[in-house]
Amino acid sequence: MSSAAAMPATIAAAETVKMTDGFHLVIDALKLNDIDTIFGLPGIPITDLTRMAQAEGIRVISFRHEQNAGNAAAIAGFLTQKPGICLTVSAPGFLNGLTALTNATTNCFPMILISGSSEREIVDLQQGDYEEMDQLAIAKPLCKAAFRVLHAEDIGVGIARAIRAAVSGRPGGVYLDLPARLFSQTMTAEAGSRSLIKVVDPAPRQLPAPDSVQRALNLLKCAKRPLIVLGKGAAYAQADADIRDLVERTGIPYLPMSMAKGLLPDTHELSASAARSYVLPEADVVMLVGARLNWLLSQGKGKTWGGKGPKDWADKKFIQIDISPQEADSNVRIEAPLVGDIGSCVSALLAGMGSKWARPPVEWTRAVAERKDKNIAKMAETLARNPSPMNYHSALAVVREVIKARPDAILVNEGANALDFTRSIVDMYQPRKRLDVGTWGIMGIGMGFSIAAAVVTGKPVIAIEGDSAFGFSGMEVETICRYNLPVCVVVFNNNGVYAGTGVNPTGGPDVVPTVFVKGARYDKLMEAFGGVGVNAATPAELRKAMDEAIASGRPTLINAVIDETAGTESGRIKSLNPQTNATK
Ligand SMILES: Cc1ncc(C[n+]2csc(CCOP(=O)(O)OP(=O)(O)O)c2C)c(N)n1
Ligand SMILES: [Mg+2]
Repeated sequence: MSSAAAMPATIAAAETVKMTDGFHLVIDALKLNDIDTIFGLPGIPITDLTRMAQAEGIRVISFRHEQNAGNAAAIAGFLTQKPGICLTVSAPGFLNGLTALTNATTNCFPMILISGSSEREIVDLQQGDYEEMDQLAIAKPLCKAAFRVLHAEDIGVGIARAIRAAVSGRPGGVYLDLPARLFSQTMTAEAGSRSLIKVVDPAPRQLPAPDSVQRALNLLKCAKRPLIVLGKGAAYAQADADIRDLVERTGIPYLPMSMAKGLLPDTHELSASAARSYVLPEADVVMLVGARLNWLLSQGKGKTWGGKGPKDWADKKFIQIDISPQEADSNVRIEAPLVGDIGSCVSALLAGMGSKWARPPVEWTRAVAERKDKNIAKMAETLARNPSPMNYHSALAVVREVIKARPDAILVNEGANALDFTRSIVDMYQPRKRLDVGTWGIMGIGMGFSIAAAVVTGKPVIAIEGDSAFGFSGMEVETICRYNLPVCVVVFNNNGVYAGTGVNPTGGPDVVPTVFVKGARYDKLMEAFGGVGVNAATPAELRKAMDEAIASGRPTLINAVIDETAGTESGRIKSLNPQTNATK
């Protein structure tokens, strides 16, 4: 007699029905939507979820701090147009991920922060559960959308909604709250499978209205001194060939914002990067392509744009291509808003231009080229110097050559001087190869961005990091070693924030707030985990170490010793520091 035959009939029947649970439904829903990687950090209640996801073939990249996992997810979203997934534990893990989620939303990167959470009834009555926190309420104002799933049968809908919210329209961060109890809820495998949704067309194209295309073209046609500004939205759109066509067929000088560098090679004859302070005030018609008129563009007004006073509007006409209809007029008047996805808008402009498009007056393009050539020649002189100790310019002259030789490498960049000098000195040649602090100027993206870039592209990654900037995510060098990623971190070590100088005015033993331990050896940190550490005090040493890192693909950290007096306060944005008015 078999053991089944000895059981009551109802149990025997139940045994033959395949069951699933919350854990598996979350994993199945993600896989169904082609999510192949999760960035996260395990703990109650999601430890088993990370294990099971790995067992089911999802790549789980486990971090040392959730903020770095969140930054990784965000930039994976930017690079792939699929929402990057960050998985955390409840309250503190959730909060650690929240900065990255909010930064993703600010930068329009699609990501989903999935956090486990505690017992709803106890949280809502504030009875003191383990890691008690009303996470959904806290996340809501800080991201594009926030959802909670209470029942296993709603997991499919929850994940579908999160995906759509993250990638459709203007992309952004989405929070998905999964209470602990959800994971062990069961249902039949068949009903579970029927409850899942494969999202159809998650980021539908949005075609611009024909009359708004015409309005934009009319304005552009009449311009005497037109300028195109490419933003990170243009890079995200992956409409690279059409964007290049638009610039080249119109013959209009263009200015790439930081993460749009490389959409066209920075060495392109129409690049106006080296003449920024000439073209912004001089242009009469400016076409913004996926670029917002935020602080990075002086809100479109003031002296930067040729306005008389610091807040004055200049005599300029703007065309703005943006997926959000609410973006236009946020700072100055937009004469010709063009609302739609960047790819559709740019191809509509190209179609509307016809074959007889007149290039801008040659006086304008010649004037831009002259300014640009002069500035490039001046920069070349500075880069050719070889001072001792090494400074930002002589070190970056090396990085510039390394990227020129490996234009497919991804450059991650943060710091103040280490950021500003890199942006202006290191030319980019391919789209979406420069990843940096973005709209907020946030420190701490370095290792998260580097890890995700290596994981999702398989390309070599070079991270140019201020020593302060590196400190925000430095422990992730262990993660880089653990997954053996081709990441070469170069710490620009000037002994502190902006500079290694400054004296405590009280004469007391504490150093000033901006100064670190002098002569620190960040390279030892990488060696501790089995990677390659190099101390580089000259451009030749830096070049050798970078070349070896790229050739070997081994995790490498180069401590680049930079003149501690070479930097300036806040890099290029000193003017944003409030000044004291006290007279004591
Ligand atoms: C999260 C966060 N905290 C603080 C800051 C302020 N901040 C801007 S740049 C910077 C560090 C600059 O020093 P470093 O990275 O060493 O670059 P350096 O100018 O010395 O090359 C800091 C702390 C910030 N932008 N973001
Ligand atoms: Mg520094």
